[in-house]
Amino acid sequence: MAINHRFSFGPWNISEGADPFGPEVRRAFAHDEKWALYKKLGFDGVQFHDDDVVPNLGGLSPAQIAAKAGQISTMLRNEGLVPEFVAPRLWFAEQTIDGGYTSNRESDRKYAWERTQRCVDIARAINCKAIVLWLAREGTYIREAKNARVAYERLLALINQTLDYDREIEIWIEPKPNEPTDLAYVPTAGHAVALAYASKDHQRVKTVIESAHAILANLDPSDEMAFALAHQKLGSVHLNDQNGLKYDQDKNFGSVNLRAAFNQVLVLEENGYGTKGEFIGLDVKAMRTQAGCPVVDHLKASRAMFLHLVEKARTYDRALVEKFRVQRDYEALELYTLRHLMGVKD
Ligand code: GLO
Ligand code: MG
Repeated sequence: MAINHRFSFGPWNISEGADPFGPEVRRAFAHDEKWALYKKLGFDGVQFHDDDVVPNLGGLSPAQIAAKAGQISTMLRNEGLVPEFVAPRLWFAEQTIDGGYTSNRESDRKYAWERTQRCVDIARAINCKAIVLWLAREGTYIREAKNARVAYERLLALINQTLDYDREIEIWIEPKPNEPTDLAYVPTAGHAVALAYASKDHQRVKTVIESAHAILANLDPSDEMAFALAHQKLGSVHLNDQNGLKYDQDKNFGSVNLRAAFNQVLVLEENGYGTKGEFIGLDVKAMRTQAGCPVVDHLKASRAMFLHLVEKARTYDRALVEKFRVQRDYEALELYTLRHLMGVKD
């Protein structure tokens, strides 16, 4: 079955190129100017942080928040775009220095819960069915800093409260094992899926698997995706690449490990990912060295690589693969796979 893929990214994927060691190297390109690029680049979906929809939402009244969300709804309609998810940005505020949901301070936890409710309100206001929890600071720099069991109980309580707060919203957890904290809670798909099943309405709790985050956990991204798919819990993907166990790189999809990228595309294709409207999300960053404004080549390249690999997945000789599997001839299977990827003809 040929899936008609729909692609998405978030406005943070067009960036100024700053890193922790130096300033911006590209001129700022306003969010409001980014929306018009989506369709031209072949993207239909927008991923948002709550304050990408409503800037400075902290000081605003419900009416002001609704008005700003209304403007984004109009923009989406005019541009022919679909909102994929809204994520509460729980890593910038004073109250989230040591995490929100798992902070040792009650006042921080209260802030995180209130911010989550606003995020859900914003998602609903722009007709978006999911929020994403990337648990940036829900972890520790030293393990003794928090009681991990209590932290997981707090996360589950927060998920249940959110499910109660809105009877339709879905919660997609984006696991990541480290950065910015050293030891992050919910580091893998397994943790996210376990939390989902423990919640009061597990069908509304899913996961977003990011290739780089799986690699940072020393796991195979396609297996993380397959695990979520086996439980009908793959809400979305953040395809990108990562060169080993170091800082989170968000490299172009397929740029480090083509074969691992192929396996991700294969698992998505074989499971009909996309047939229920799921997006191919790309969480990629342009190289800091790249001049220009806006720089979008990394988005184009990652999308193109995905489509090339779809072609490879569709022309992968399943009967031959099955024959090699039955014969347990994995040497032959590997050579066939590499030759297929390289386009070597017999
Ligand atoms: C960082 C994450 C981040 C999230 C985004 C959406 O490592 O990948 O970019 O995907 O904030 O929640
Ligand atoms: Mg991501």
